[in-house]
Amino acid sequence: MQDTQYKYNKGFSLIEVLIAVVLVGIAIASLVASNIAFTKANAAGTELSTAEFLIEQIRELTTLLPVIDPETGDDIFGPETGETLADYDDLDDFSGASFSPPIGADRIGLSGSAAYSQQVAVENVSASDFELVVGAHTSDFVRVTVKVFLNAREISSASWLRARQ
Ligand SMILES: [Ca+2]
Ligand SMILES: [Ca+2]
Repeated sequence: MQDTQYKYNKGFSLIEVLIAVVLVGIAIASLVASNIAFTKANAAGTELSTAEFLIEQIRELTTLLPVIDPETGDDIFGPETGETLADYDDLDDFSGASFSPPIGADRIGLSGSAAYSQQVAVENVSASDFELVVGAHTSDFVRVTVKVFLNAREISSASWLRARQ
């Protein structure tokens, strides 16, 4: 009887060893998986903060511009004749603009973020319903929307309202 017990407790059985191997394997696999998830989450966080920064650049650039052109008023929606980015002096000059590489608040291309691009939409919205887009220059309220893309993938977007004074 004692003999048998001694034999039985001598070491680990094959099943025990296999279970241990499987458990160690599961532990390693979950460590690797959580590391991959963390790296992905980290990359997504970096993309998002870059996109928000690029949205902020457009906001900063346009915030002091008048809603309509100081010279031609509301004759033209969009850039007035001959105006290029360097001369854009009202909000609707930026309507439909797309910047790749993206630009900073100083209008200079940010070549370090060349894989990103900014898309700007400027739309007049109804005075009684800011969700309702109305004809160009037919209301005093303008909604600016900036979308930021990384390659062709939209990363973030933001909209804000401006009122014509
Ligand atoms: Ca202009
Ligand atoms: Ca204009």
